[in-house]
Amino acid sequence: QSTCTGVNERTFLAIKPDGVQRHLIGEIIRHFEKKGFKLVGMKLMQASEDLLKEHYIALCDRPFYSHLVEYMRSGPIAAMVWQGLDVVKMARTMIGETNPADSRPGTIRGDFCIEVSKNVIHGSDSIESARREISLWFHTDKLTCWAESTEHWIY
Ligand code: RTP
Repeated sequence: QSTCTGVNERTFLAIKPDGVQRHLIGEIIRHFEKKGFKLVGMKLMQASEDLLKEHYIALCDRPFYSHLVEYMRSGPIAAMVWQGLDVVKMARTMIGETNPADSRPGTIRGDFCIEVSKNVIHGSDSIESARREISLWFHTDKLTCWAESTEHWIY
């Protein structure tokens, strides 16, 4: 099962091509690690057009859809799965609003980008989306299991 509940809840995060080219991978990973979440899967990859169209299928009627797919194809993406209590919702809060101009300082989009068309990072918007996106981007058997011995320092 790709998304569990409680402390085993999982979300899909992707550092978009602008975030990779601007050397923000380490900073973004550090942000989620410091929060207490666990990185359970990661790969740097050039996503195919088919994968990106499927990933953003819900936006296929939007005027920016083809531009969005081109942007996401313009360089490597750091695709990741993160785990922890309420990670889907909390990661979205940490990322900020879709438009960086509406994102508060302290959030990733609030601190690291300016335009909606180059907003550095994606995060699943619901448990259902997380489940769909994790299985789209990762083989579940490639995701890591952590020892639980450190949990009591976080929860
Ligand atoms: P994401 O899926 O990338 O995490 O972003 P989101 O949920 O915050 O926003 P969503 O509405 O799903 O939009 C997906 C991505 O499309 C680009 N976008 N461009 N007006 C525009 O030009 C426009 N609106 C959205 C952004 O890259 C957004 O993250």
